[in-house]
Amino acid sequence: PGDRRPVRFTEPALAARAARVLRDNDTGAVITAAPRLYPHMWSWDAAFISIGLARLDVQRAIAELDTLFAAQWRNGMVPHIVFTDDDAYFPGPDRWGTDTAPDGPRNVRTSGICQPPVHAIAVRRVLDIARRSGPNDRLDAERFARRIWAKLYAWHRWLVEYRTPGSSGLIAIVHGWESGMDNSPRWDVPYDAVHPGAALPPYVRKDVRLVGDPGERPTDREYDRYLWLIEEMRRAGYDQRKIVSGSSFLVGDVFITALFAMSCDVLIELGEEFGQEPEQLADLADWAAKARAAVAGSCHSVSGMARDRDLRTGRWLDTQTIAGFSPLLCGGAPDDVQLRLLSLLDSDRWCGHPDLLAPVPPSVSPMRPGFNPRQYWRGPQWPVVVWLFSWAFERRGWHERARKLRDGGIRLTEDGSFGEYYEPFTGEPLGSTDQSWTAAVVLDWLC
Ligand code: 2M8
Repeated sequence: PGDRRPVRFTEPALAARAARVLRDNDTGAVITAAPRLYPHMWSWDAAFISIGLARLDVQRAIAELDTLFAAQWRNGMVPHIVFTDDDAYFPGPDRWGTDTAPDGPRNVRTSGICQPPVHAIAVRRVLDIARRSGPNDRLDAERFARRIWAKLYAWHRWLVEYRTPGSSGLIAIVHGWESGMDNSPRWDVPYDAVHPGAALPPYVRKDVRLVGDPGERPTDREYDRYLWLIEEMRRAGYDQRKIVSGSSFLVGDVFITALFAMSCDVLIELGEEFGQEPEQLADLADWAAKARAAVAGSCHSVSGMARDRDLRTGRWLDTQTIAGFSPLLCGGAPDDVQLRLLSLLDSDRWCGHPDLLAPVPPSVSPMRPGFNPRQYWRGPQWPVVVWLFSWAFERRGWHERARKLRDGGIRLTEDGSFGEYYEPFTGEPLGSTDQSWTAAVVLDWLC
């Protein structure tokens, strides 16, 4: 297909614009996830943002991750949002009500759930970039990696201690927001069992006013469920054991489990380099092996696609989303399953769909009933997800595949708007523009 968008920036111009987005979104204390829609620090956004920042200013990249980990809960959880004092986002800290949570941090307000564990990957990337950029950066990044290691280990330990209930070995989430893919069809079945009570305090959404078309965001019905789960957690006093045993949503997340396996590998490498305790390295190796086995064990016998598991009903969740390709990220699935997944990824159901503007995987297969090319995690393409796959493929030695994803990612974003997500056929940017993590991964691709 010809070009459906009027503007295409050259690579140097695109990199300059991406750098400007990160600078403009810098409050001086944090880089917000997006200028208006997301005026706070998000956990996995901050990880990707630090990777982009490392290309501009290694010190600033380190500061970003330090700020996030300064908000780490005493039990090890890294919270999904670290709030600034901007009140343009709902739900804010008062609604979360975490100020009195026994494990919460002092001096900073946060949400009470987590997000995907990609932070070790970010630390590794920042370190690698710093090593190439000069002796001072190298020294700073090495000191930083040594210093943050124990916090990363505590974070991983928290996921294992509190979030691997049952026998599937999958890491469990207690809210769709923890997956990062908020309204993905992956969660439709488990959300059907979430019944907001009459006691749900009233609220007014702010997000829908900030995007051009509210249809690009989750529905009100979905928001009622999101808010109800917060209510349940508040009532449980943010006691993890109580939340995991009682929350009306508990799902083994195969994508998080794959990311966790990769992050454990990276943490082992860093730990070996910086002389961390052998017992802790052994823990990480054990956790990575179990996570890989859980991902492989989730694969559908015919399609090969990895599946989430509803831990309340004990049922596998068969939805054809990007998360089905999790075994390609972390490895560990039998060769025949891996081959099936690779050919599916290349097929017209995914990256090979003839009408895509850029040949990178959408969040949901365009062939799946219910695919919505404009709605958030129900169809659009997400540059950060493309980055994760390209990073993982590079690490697995699939250089050509990694390069193709990187080129496709640039193709998707070369309009210079740094959309939060993109309509796969027209390349229209959707949700927020000047989204920090989009700018960050583009910078990483271009530098
Ligand atoms: C989106 O999630 C937030 C809630 O956490 C929201 O919609 O309000 C997701 O895309 C999530 O993955 C992302 O971290 C966050 C900020 O970019 O926005």
